[in-house]
Amino acid sequence: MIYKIYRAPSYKEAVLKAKMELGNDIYILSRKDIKEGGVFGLFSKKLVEITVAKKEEKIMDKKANSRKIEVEAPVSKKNNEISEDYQKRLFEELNAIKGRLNDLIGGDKKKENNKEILSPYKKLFKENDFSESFIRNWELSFEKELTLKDAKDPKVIVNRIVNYINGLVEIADPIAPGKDKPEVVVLVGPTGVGKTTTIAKLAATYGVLKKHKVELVTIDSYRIAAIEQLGKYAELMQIPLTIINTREEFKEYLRGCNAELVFVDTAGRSQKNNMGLAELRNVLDGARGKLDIHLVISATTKYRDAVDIFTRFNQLLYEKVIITKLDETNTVGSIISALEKNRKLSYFTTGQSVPDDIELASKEKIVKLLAFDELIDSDVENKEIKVG
Ligand SMILES: Nc1nc2c(ncn2[C@@H]2O[C@H](COP(=O)(O)OP(=O)(O)O)[C@@H](O)[C@H]2O)c(=O)[nH]1
Ligand SMILES: [Mg+2]
Repeated sequence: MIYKIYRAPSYKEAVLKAKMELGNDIYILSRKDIKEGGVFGLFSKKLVEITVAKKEEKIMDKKANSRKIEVEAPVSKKNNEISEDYQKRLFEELNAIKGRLNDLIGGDKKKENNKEILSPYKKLFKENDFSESFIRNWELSFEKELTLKDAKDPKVIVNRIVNYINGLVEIADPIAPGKDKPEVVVLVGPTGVGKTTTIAKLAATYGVLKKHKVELVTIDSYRIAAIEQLGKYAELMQIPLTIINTREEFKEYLRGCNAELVFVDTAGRSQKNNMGLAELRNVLDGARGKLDIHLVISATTKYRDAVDIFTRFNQLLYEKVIITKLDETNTVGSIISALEKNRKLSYFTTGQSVPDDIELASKEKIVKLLAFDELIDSDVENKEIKVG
């Protein structure tokens, strides 16, 4: 038997308290009214005190029961040891969550910091007519890679930008005259971008200055003026010019051609005129597989128009891109943003003068045009620019 005393404001509550702890099977041995607390009887509480008896083994059972309830709690299944183990796991998990939360908050902070640091560079990209999506991709790649230490050094950032652009742009090999059969270089592109002028520059460089055996072809059945223009250059340089109108004529011409280099000027058809492009493609197909096709585009072209031009001229299967009129604008961002993958830049033209105003495309030139080095005190010297 065990004996216990319970106190409560009323008899009923005292019994309830006892039953809650010991179960229903109890004996109430005594009951008395008492006062508790207060000073000299003042402010004391009136309580009922009961003395209760219970058979000991039942209490043990109850204890076992209460422990059972405890072990059935999600904390553990068998005993206190596992419960501790569980607590440890819980603790570790909480710590991991805390860590992840800190990372998240820290990551956001880093992102914010980088955004602020990159903002002048972003502005320059915008001023250089780079497209929104180009800038967004650049920003995303930078935010991920940039450490706080790097972000504080403009030189590091400019170099990283240079490398980023270098990674996106591919440069074509210079035109090389064919040995056994002619290398056939075709210039396509919208009207007025400078195809005929560029052909004249290339023909003068290779035919007159480098003394290779060069011939000119024009596939331009619509515009007599264009033929006249190229005809004048041909006459001046004493380079043969052939006018081609059909696929068969082109095939025939190439069969009998023994030049090292053939420069093909194409019609000034509008890029909106798909019929014209399909027709041109049909003529070029007379020599499919042997052509070195360059799309000519002006540096002054807006981004949307550049995308449109690159897309429409895809049917002519060009691999290279010539950017003209770099003397008229200092920005190439719209073209670089619109440039499709696997297209190589081949030449830049910088004025109307034949043959001087043409140069091989280069990453250094692009970087120079971007003028990102204005953002750092000293110049980004060429040796610092990792090209390739
Ligand atoms: N400023 C400048 N004008 C150029 C350049 N290349 C060509 N042009 C001029 O652009 C105009 C159109 O050139 P053209 O060769 O007839 O273009 P096409 O219609 O594509 O054959 C002419 O007035 C050229 O002198 C260049 O690099 N810079
Ligand atoms: Mg022309």
